[in-house]
Amino acid sequence: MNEFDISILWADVRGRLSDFRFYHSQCVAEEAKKLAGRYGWDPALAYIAGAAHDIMKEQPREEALAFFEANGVSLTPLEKRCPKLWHAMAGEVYLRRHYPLPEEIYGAVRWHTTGRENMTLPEKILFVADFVSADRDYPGVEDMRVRAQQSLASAMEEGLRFTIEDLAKDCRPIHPDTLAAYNQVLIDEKERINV
Ligand code: DGI
Ligand code: FE
Ligand code: FE
Repeated sequence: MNEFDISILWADVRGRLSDFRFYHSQCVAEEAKKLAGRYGWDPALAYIAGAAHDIMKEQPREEALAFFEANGVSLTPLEKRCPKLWHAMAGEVYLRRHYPLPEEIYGAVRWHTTGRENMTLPEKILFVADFVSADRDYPGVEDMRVRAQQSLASAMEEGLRFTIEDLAKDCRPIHPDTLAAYNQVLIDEKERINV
């Protein structure tokens, strides 16, 4: 990819997010860049994905619904009930419309919240970067950071389990893609042990 002017994207992100979420986006961009260097994705692309990943996080709900309607995105009944999932879907559509970027960036943004079955390396890198970025301070983040250095699979497994447990405790629905991502990580690990 040549001559993508990231300052335009940063200004857009800045204009759409609160200070706190803008800082989070900066931290995820840095983290994604580091993980990309470690695990073999282009660090410059990872940085862009991190910068952009939450660009729609503060979009008002009514606007998000109108945006989906206008762009032919249909939500499942579960997705309609879970507005926290919308920013990843809206983010992908928004980026496709406004920024010519490599496909893998759109995919990484699209799947950064739920994950999915058979995730690509860029998708895994952004997913893990979002969990371990410098601004994160939840209990267990240090363990997640150690895991992220050991293997993406180990961090994904723990992150997905953490999300699923948290959602279940709060009686919130678990998206099938979240469950598929978790099951896939366990299946992949089993296969690695068996070979
Ligand atoms: O946008 P961030 O806050 O940086 O992080 P994120 O995109 O991973 O979003 C986290 C939120 O998404 C958190 O409140 C839990 C929610 N979430 C993730 N997976 C699922 C989910 N919510 C539901 N209901 N079901 C899921 O499978
Ligand atoms: Fe997010
Ligand atoms: Fe995030």
